Amino acid sequence: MSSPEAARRALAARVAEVASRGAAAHQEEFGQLAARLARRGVDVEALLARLASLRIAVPSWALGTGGTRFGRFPEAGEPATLFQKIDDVAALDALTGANGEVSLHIPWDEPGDVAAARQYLEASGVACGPINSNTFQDGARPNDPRASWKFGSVSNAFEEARARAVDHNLHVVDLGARLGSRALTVWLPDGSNHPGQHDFRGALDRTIDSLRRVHEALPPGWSMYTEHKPFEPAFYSSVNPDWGASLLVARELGENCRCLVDLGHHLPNANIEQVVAMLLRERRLGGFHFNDSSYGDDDLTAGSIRPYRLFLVCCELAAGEADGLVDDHPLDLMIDASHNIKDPMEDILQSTEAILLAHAQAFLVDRAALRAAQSANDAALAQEILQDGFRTDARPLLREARRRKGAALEPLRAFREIGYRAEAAARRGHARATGL
Ligand SMILES: [Mn+2]
Repeated sequence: MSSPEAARRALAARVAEVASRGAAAHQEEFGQLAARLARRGVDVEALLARLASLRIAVPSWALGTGGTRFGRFPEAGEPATLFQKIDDVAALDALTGANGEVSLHIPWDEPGDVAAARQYLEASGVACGPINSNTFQDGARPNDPRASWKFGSVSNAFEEARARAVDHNLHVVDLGARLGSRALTVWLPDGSNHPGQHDFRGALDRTIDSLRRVHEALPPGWSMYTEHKPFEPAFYSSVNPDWGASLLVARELGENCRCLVDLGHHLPNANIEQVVAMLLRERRLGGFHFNDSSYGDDDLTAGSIRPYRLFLVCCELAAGEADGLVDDHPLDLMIDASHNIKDPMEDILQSTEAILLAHAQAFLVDRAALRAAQSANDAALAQEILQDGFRTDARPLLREARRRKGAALEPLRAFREIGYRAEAAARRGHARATGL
């Protein structure tokens, strides 16, 4: 077996070979766009540098085919071990130049040998991003009424169940610290299925009390993210149902707790870009779980259904960044998706491209002109300015940023041309990844 370093070098050479075939066409398209943008006063080099600095964390659970309530159809060649997942993330990063970070999920990615896992991450050039706890599955004591998480974890009426949930989160923080992570994302499954089942205030009190014990134990420089969702797995109420509750929890816990916005965790027609603006104003936005949805927590490819909404969210990020609202805490940009019909890696490549493209288009919006139109109550002009960014085909900028990193011009096409999945299938067979 080759070392991670050697595998990465070999992959980079194949990616470069594919890229060289499209180089001439790319230079022509990029040159035309750069000239057009320069005429509009855009600093193209600064924009390329900003785009090149964006890092989209890959969720370990999305490297395998996800299931539905009805079934699961895994592909051959999916990763079965933590090391194989890291290999896939390194391959994604070789293609995009933007995926050099993995978001692990415990217990699915519990490393037997933590030092070996850290060494493998470093050798692969993959950073350990925010690490996720899981109190929605309870393999340890599912049938113990006082300790089970069947009726909730951090909010449970029984102290023993709550203490187990706190201990699990502390374990995840300890593991994350040893792997180089700097943030904990709490996957909160707590809620109720039936009216009357929960004392809403009591459940929130217990949640905050439990999470405070975790927050107090965070290592220096660490953040903790609360993620709101209106339903699932509980369908009547969720203890952290929306951004208001999420902000309330974050404020009560303390300065190292911030809110995570998962685009799928909003009811239809929610104005997510406004939610983002509010959290930025409060300096409590921690990061994102990017995906897309039509009905609820659908976990579909980012930008696949509503690319304009994704753009509008990125416009708020660009505005918040320009106004200095993220200076003290760089945002964690993550994908949270579950693909059940596409090749998981192809889906992540598409999500990454959509997120980067929406950022590029948002950076192209003339903020000074927009501000002037807003101040003049000129709604029509404000719309023109905003949509001018959205309607600019910014893909040559992404390709140029990738070209300079030695990544692929067209990541999805390159993924197919280098035959990564077929090789993985030959090596790994039909293994089953742990995860959703
Ligand atoms: Mn999420």
